[in-house]
Amino acid sequence: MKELILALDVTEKEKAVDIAKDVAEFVDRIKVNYPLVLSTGIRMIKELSAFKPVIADFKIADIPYTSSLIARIAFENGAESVIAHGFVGSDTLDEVCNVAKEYGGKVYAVTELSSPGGKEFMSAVSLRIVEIARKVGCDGLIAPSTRIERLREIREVAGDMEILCPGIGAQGGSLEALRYADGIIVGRGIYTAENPGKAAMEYRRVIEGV
Ligand code: OMP
Repeated sequence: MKELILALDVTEKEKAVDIAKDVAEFVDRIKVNYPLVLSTGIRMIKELSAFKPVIADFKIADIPYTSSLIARIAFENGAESVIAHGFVGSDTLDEVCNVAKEYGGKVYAVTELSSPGGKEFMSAVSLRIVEIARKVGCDGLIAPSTRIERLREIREVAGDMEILCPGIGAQGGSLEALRYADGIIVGRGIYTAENPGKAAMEYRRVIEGV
Protein backbone atom coordinates (compact mmCIF):
# COMPACT_ATOMS: atom_id res chain seq x y z
CA MET A 1 0.00 0.00 0.00
CA LYS A 2 1.26 3.45 -0.94
CA GLU A 3 1.81 5.91 1.91
CA LEU A 4 0.27 9.29 2.62
CA ILE A 5 2.59 11.54 4.63
CA LEU A 6 1.45 14.83 6.11
CA ALA A 7 3.98 17.68 5.92
CA LEU A 8 2.97 19.58 9.02
CA ASP A 9 4.53 22.96 8.28
CA VAL A 10 2.42 25.02 10.68
CA THR A 11 4.02 27.15 13.38
CA GLU A 12 1.62 26.85 16.33
CA LYS A 13 1.70 23.93 18.73
CA GLU A 14 -2.04 23.73 19.32
CA LYS A 15 -2.80 23.87 15.63
CA ALA A 16 -0.22 21.19 14.90
CA VAL A 17 -1.68 18.84 17.51
CA ASP A 18 -5.27 19.51 16.39
CA ILE A 19 -4.41 18.76 12.77
CA ALA A 20 -2.45 15.64 13.73
CA LYS A 21 -5.51 14.38 15.63
CA ASP A 22 -7.82 15.17 12.72
CA VAL A 23 -5.76 13.39 10.09
CA ALA A 24 -4.29 10.51 12.12
CA GLU A 25 -6.64 7.85 10.77
CA PHE A 26 -5.85 8.75 7.15
CA VAL A 27 -2.10 9.39 7.11
CA ASP A 28 0.75 6.93 7.64
CA ARG A 29 3.38 9.33 8.95
CA ILE A 30 3.85 12.98 9.86
CA LYS A 31 6.80 14.99 8.55
CA VAL A 32 8.02 17.94 10.62
CA ASN A 33 10.30 20.62 9.26
CA TYR A 34 12.02 23.74 10.61
CA PRO A 35 8.91 25.97 10.66
CA LEU A 36 7.25 23.80 13.31
CA VAL A 37 10.32 22.77 15.30
CA LEU A 38 11.88 26.24 15.39
CA SER A 39 8.55 27.70 16.53
CA THR A 40 7.50 25.11 19.09
CA GLY A 41 10.64 23.21 20.08
CA ILE A 42 12.19 19.83 19.40
CA ARG A 43 9.84 18.14 21.89
CA MET A 44 7.12 18.48 19.30
CA ILE A 45 8.54 15.38 17.62
CA LYS A 46 7.73 13.21 20.64
CA GLU A 47 4.34 14.80 21.05
CA LEU A 48 3.34 14.09 17.46
CA SER A 49 4.75 10.57 17.67
CA ALA A 50 1.76 9.77 19.87
CA PHE A 51 -0.31 9.97 16.68
CA LYS A 52 1.99 8.67 13.95
CA PRO A 53 5.70 8.00 13.34
CA VAL A 54 7.50 11.28 12.70
CA ILE A 55 9.96 12.07 9.92
CA ALA A 56 12.35 14.84 10.98
CA ASP A 57 12.92 16.82 7.82
CA PHE A 58 15.94 18.88 8.83
CA LYS A 59 17.39 18.51 5.32
CA ILE A 60 20.70 17.75 6.95
CA ALA A 61 23.44 19.30 4.80
CA ASP A 62 26.67 19.73 6.70
CA ILE A 63 30.04 18.10 7.31
CA PRO A 64 29.73 14.52 8.56
CA TYR A 65 30.29 15.29 12.25
CA THR A 66 27.82 18.18 12.49
CA SER A 67 25.32 16.19 10.46
CA SER A 68 25.66 13.24 12.84
CA LEU A 69 24.87 15.53 15.78
CA ILE A 70 21.72 16.81 14.07
CA ALA A 71 20.57 13.28 13.24
CA ARG A 72 21.24 12.12 16.81
CA ILE A 73 19.18 14.97 18.28
CA ALA A 74 16.30 14.09 15.96
CA PHE A 75 16.37 10.38 16.93
CA GLU A 76 16.90 11.10 20.65
CA ASN A 77 13.74 13.18 20.50
CA GLY A 78 11.64 10.44 18.99
CA ALA A 79 12.02 10.77 15.22
CA GLU A 80 11.42 7.60 13.24
CA SER A 81 13.47 8.88 10.31
CA VAL A 82 15.45 11.86 9.08
CA ILE A 83 15.86 13.60 5.74
CA ALA A 84 19.33 14.63 4.58
CA HIS A 85 20.35 16.41 1.42
CA GLY A 86 22.03 14.11 -1.05
CA PHE A 87 24.32 16.73 -2.58
CA VAL A 88 26.49 16.69 0.55
CA GLY A 89 28.13 13.50 -0.71
CA SER A 90 28.72 10.01 0.58
CA ASP A 91 30.73 10.81 3.73
CA THR A 92 27.93 12.82 5.32
CA LEU A 93 25.21 10.41 4.18
CA ASP A 94 27.24 7.51 5.54
CA GLU A 95 27.63 9.19 8.93
CA VAL A 96 23.91 9.98 9.14
CA CYS A 97 23.09 6.36 8.23
CA ASN A 98 25.43 5.13 11.00
CA VAL A 99 23.59 7.23 13.57
CA ALA A 100 20.22 6.07 12.23
CA LYS A 101 21.29 2.43 12.63
CA GLU A 102 21.98 2.98 16.34
CA TYR A 103 18.34 4.00 16.77
CA GLY A 104 16.77 1.62 14.27
CA GLY A 105 15.79 4.72 12.30
CA LYS A 106 15.63 5.49 8.62
CA VAL A 107 17.38 7.97 6.34
CA TYR A 108 15.96 9.59 3.22
CA ALA A 109 18.19 11.53 0.82
CA VAL A 110 16.87 14.43 -1.23
CA THR A 111 17.64 13.90 -4.93
CA GLU A 112 16.49 17.18 -6.47
CA LEU A 113 14.09 19.70 -5.00
CA SER A 114 10.55 19.73 -6.37
CA SER A 115 10.64 23.52 -6.78
CA PRO A 116 11.70 25.13 -10.10
CA GLY A 117 15.11 25.99 -8.61
CA GLY A 118 15.77 22.26 -8.25
CA LYS A 119 16.48 22.26 -11.97
CA GLU A 120 19.21 24.90 -11.77
CA PHE A 121 21.84 22.78 -10.03
CA MET A 122 20.41 19.60 -8.55
CA SER A 123 18.93 18.06 -11.71
CA ALA A 124 22.41 17.74 -13.16
CA VAL A 125 23.54 15.46 -10.32
CA SER A 126 20.39 13.87 -8.93
CA LEU A 127 20.85 10.48 -10.60
CA ARG A 128 24.37 10.30 -9.16
CA ILE A 129 22.91 11.20 -5.78
CA VAL A 130 20.61 8.19 -6.10
CA GLU A 131 23.61 5.93 -6.73
CA ILE A 132 25.52 7.32 -3.76
CA ALA A 133 22.50 7.12 -1.45
CA ARG A 134 21.96 3.53 -2.46
CA LYS A 135 25.60 2.60 -1.99
CA VAL A 136 25.89 4.03 1.52
CA GLY A 137 22.64 2.34 2.58
CA CYS A 138 20.07 5.12 2.79
CA ASP A 139 16.61 3.65 3.16
CA GLY A 140 14.96 5.94 0.69
CA LEU A 141 14.86 9.01 -1.47
CA ILE A 142 12.87 12.19 -1.77
CA ALA A 143 12.05 12.90 -5.41
CA PRO A 144 9.84 15.45 -7.19
CA SER A 145 6.23 14.82 -8.19
CA THR A 146 6.59 18.01 -10.24
CA ARG A 147 8.88 16.34 -12.83
CA ILE A 148 7.43 12.94 -13.64
CA GLU A 149 9.95 12.01 -16.34
CA ARG A 150 12.81 12.68 -13.93
CA LEU A 151 10.99 10.73 -11.23
CA ARG A 152 10.74 7.77 -13.62
CA GLU A 153 14.52 7.94 -14.22
CA ILE A 154 15.16 8.16 -10.49
CA ARG A 155 13.04 5.04 -9.97
CA GLU A 156 15.08 3.18 -12.59
CA VAL A 157 18.36 3.91 -10.83
CA ALA A 158 16.88 3.49 -7.34
CA GLY A 159 15.76 -0.11 -7.83
CA ASP A 160 13.68 -1.11 -4.85
CA MET A 161 14.67 1.83 -2.60
CA GLU A 162 11.74 3.65 -1.07
CA ILE A 163 10.77 6.86 -2.89
CA LEU A 164 8.65 9.56 -1.28
CA CYS A 165 7.32 12.40 -3.43
CA PRO A 166 6.47 15.92 -2.28
CA GLY A 167 4.98 18.64 -4.46
CA ILE A 168 1.43 17.38 -4.93
CA GLY A 169 -1.19 20.07 -4.40
CA ALA A 170 0.29 23.51 -3.73
CA GLN A 171 3.35 23.02 -5.97
CA GLY A 172 1.33 21.64 -8.87
CA GLY A 173 2.87 18.15 -8.77
CA SER A 174 1.05 15.24 -10.34
CA LEU A 175 -0.56 12.24 -8.67
CA GLU A 176 0.95 10.28 -11.54
CA ALA A 177 3.93 10.22 -9.18
CA LEU A 178 2.20 7.27 -7.51
CA ARG A 179 3.23 5.14 -10.52
CA TYR A 180 6.86 5.38 -9.38
CA ALA A 181 6.71 6.40 -5.72
CA ASP A 182 6.02 4.47 -2.54
CA GLY A 183 4.34 7.43 -0.96
CA ILE A 184 3.38 11.06 -1.35
CA ILE A 185 4.09 13.96 0.99
CA VAL A 186 1.31 16.56 1.16
CA GLY A 187 1.47 19.75 3.20
CA ARG A 188 -0.69 22.74 2.30
CA GLY A 189 -3.11 20.53 0.37
CA ILE A 190 -4.12 19.15 3.78
CA TYR A 191 -3.22 21.59 6.55
CA THR A 192 -4.63 24.72 4.90
CA ALA A 193 -7.89 22.97 3.97
CA GLU A 194 -10.99 24.10 5.83
CA ASN A 195 -11.31 20.54 7.08
CA PRO A 196 -7.84 18.89 7.15
CA GLY A 197 -9.29 15.52 8.19
CA LYS A 198 -11.57 15.48 5.16
CA ALA A 199 -8.76 16.59 2.83
CA ALA A 200 -6.53 13.80 4.17
CA MET A 201 -9.37 11.30 3.73
CA GLU A 202 -9.73 12.37 0.09
CA TYR A 203 -6.00 11.90 -0.59
CA ARG A 204 -6.22 8.52 1.10
CA ARG A 205 -9.07 7.49 -1.21
CA VAL A 206 -7.05 8.52 -4.26
CA ILE A 207 -4.11 6.46 -3.04
CA GLU A 208 -6.28 3.44 -2.38
CA GLY A 209 -7.69 3.71 -5.89
CA VAL A 210 -4.22 3.42 -7.44
P1 OMP B 1 3.54 21.47 0.36
O1 OMP B 1 4.14 22.10 -0.83
O2 OMP B 1 2.84 22.45 1.26
O3 OMP B 1 2.69 20.28 0.03
O4 OMP B 1 4.74 20.93 1.27
C1 OMP B 1 5.74 20.11 0.76
C2 OMP B 1 6.65 19.63 1.87
O5 OMP B 1 7.63 18.75 1.29
C3 OMP B 1 7.42 20.73 2.57
O6 OMP B 1 7.60 20.36 3.92
C4 OMP B 1 8.76 20.74 1.86
O7 OMP B 1 9.82 21.14 2.71
C5 OMP B 1 8.94 19.26 1.49
N1 OMP B 1 9.76 19.03 0.28
C6 OMP B 1 9.41 19.62 -0.91
O8 OMP B 1 8.40 20.32 -1.04
N2 OMP B 1 10.21 19.43 -2.01
C7 OMP B 1 11.32 18.67 -1.98
O9 OMP B 1 11.99 18.52 -3.01
C8 OMP B 1 11.67 18.04 -0.78
C9 OMP B 1 10.85 18.17 0.34
C10 OMP B 1 11.15 17.31 1.48
O10 OMP B 1 12.32 16.98 1.66
O11 OMP B 1 10.26 16.85 2.17
